[in-house]
Amino acid sequence: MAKIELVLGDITQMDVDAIVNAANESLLGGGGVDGAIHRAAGPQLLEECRTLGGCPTGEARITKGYNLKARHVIHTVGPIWRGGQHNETVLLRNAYVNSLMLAHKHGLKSIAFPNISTGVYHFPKQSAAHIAIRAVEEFTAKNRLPERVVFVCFDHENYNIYKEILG
Ligand code: AR6
Repeated sequence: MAKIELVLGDITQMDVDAIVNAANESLLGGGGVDGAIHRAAGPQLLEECRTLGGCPTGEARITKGYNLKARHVIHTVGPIWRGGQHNETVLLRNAYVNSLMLAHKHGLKSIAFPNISTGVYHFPKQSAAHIAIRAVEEFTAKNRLPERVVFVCFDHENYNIYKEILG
């Protein structure tokens, strides 16, 4: 089982093999963590993203990290919360699992996740945290890589929820 860590802070500062971006299906940037990652990585990140042709909700794509400390960015798209009857739970889990699968495929040892979909996509934070932690625990129990997974919470509410669940 991987080492799971919890950090309160800015994911763009993380020194890991990959940081995960909570993007939208265009992969052409946006606000929130997506905007912060593009600002910190520099314009070459957007150039590479333009070549990818977008990404459906629940899937993931990998790019270089450019000016980031992180060597790669794994862009995934979480679901927009629409009340809970639109496959949101499965799609959020898929966003985590497909990001982990990409990290595994590329031999990456460490990965940092933001709290996907809990910003402007309005997924309820408590259930999003349970889905994220369960997906990571199940994946890392079966796979040697990644061996270090960091949940980076930007707001105290998410941080306290993760702290409580992770114990
Ligand atoms: N480091 C870590 N976490 C952050 C940072 C940061 N620098 N900045 C914000 N967060 P959001 P979503 C947290 O809205 O809900 C974008 O416009 C934030 O506190 O960034 O998946 C995309 O282009 C929250 O907990 O992503 C999409 O259009 C979490 O990141 C859309 O937003 C996710 O909030 C995706 O919405």
